[in-house]
Amino acid sequence: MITAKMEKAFNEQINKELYSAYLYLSMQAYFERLNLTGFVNWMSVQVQEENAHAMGMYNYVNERGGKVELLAIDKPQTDWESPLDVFRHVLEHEEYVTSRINALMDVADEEKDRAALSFLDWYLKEQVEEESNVGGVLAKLELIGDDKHALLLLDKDLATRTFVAPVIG
Ligand code: OFO
Repeated sequence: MITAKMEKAFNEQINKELYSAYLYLSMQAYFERLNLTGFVNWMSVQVQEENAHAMGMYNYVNERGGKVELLAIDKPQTDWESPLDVFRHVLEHEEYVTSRINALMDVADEEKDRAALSFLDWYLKEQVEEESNVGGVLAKLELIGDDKHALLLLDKDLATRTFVAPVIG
């Protein structure tokens, strides 16, 4: 059983996760235009992760007998100044998502929904990992500056990232 308030909060977060996938797909398209195939790969893994995050919550709401209600997804930004600009945006976005997961846990607290709290623990840990991964790429891009050769080396490195379907909850 899930309360109406909890159900609404989960549906809003499903929308945020799907927006994240949409935003990263837009970033992926930006890197396609730059022919940076490693960055394209990194973003495509990120898109798959966000879709998995949304589906984890979708499955949870269903499992608890709630109603999944899909909301409209905002149009994401389409252009950035540079790869560095993109990753600054990614980190800022992930910090925002972390704050939304915290807010969702606050609702679970208010509703005394311990099952939701325990389920959301996974997301909290995932956000720590996401922020750290993104921060790592961002730090490298800051070091790289205008060095095109170093940028291509990083591109090669990002080409090795693979998607592993997460076991959520
Ligand atoms: Fe779903 O973790 Fe990023 O946004």
